[in-house]
Amino acid sequence: MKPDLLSVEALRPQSMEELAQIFTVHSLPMDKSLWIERAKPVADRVRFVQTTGFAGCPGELMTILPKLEIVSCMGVGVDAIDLAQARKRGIAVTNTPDVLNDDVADLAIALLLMTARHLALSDRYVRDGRWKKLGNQPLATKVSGKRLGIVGMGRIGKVIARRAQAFDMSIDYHTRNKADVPFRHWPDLVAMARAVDFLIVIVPGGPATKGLISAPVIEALGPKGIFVNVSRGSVVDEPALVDALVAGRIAGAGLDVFADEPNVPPALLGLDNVVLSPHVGSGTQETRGAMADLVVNNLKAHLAGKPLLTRVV
Ligand code: NAP
Ligand code: 8YV
Repeated sequence: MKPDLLSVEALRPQSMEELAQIFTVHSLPMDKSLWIERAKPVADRVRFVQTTGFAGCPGELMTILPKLEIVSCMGVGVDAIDLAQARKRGIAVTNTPDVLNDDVADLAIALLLMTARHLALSDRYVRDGRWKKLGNQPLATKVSGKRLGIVGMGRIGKVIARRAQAFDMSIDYHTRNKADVPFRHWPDLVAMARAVDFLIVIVPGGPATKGLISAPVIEALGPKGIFVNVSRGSVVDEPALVDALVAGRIAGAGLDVFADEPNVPPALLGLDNVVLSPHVGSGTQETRGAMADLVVNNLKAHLAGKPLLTRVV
């Protein structure tokens, strides 16, 4: 008999077929409020969970799976998984680091360029006839040669820095510990925000970073400052950010992540100084394929009693 696997959020079809050859796959619906009810009938048999960074594996779900051995997550961020319970019960948790660094860094730079150069607005300006009617669009902000502050200098932060150097930007960063990089380290995030032109955030989510981008950080970035978030919505005081954007106390923001996805604060939808994307940092065919392969290969390794490829817990 095949072992039972609970799929909280599906991978690409090809990977789901691969899983179905090895496991009896039980899929949960998108609506989180139905998860416990749908998982209950098979809960006593489930040893494997496959999930994504978005869906995670909340404590209430983990609790009803007494035989759970491993949670294999598509995503490097595991903040939506109950890691404390996993540690306590000896449940392995795996993620998908590194294979997505390029894509997330590309998106961070794209959002910075789009926001500073008003590119989403430019597209609307041409399409809705404003160019013909009003003439040239108001001037934007130069990116090349400016000063970039990066909050988080891990796997992805370093790749963002490399790209920024190609734009002749000077780089500053904030982390808790000094990283092995030739850039200025700022233990004081507010002071760094005051010194830079742009701020890109790429730290993990979870309690340690909740609200790290606070109202004082946003105010320190100032009316010419541009803010980009490709990390997690929880890292930002979202109401303070919206307030500052609406009032023009910062120049603009490029946002891939939000506090309550897929809900976006309605006030952002009408703002021309904001570029929004639906959490697509790693969203290319190539990278999502590599991530899905890692998820499947971690599950296979666990089943075969071999060392896991990318273990967090
Ligand atoms: P990583 O290699 O673990 O790097 C994390 C960095 O954040 C480190 O430099 C760390 O330095 C810093 N950090 C952690 N806690 C901090 C705190 N409280 N204050 C200041 N700095 C802190 O992680 P990664 O692979 O680069 O990924 C980072 C995150 O990006 C993921 O966890 C995920 O949430 C997000 N992400 C988003 C997307 C997307 O689609 N938008 C895609 C992939 C990843 P210290 O430990 O020294 O502080
Ligand atoms: C994924 C991410 O899109 O890796 C992460 O942490 O946020 C993204 O790459 C997400 O995990 C899928 O839900």
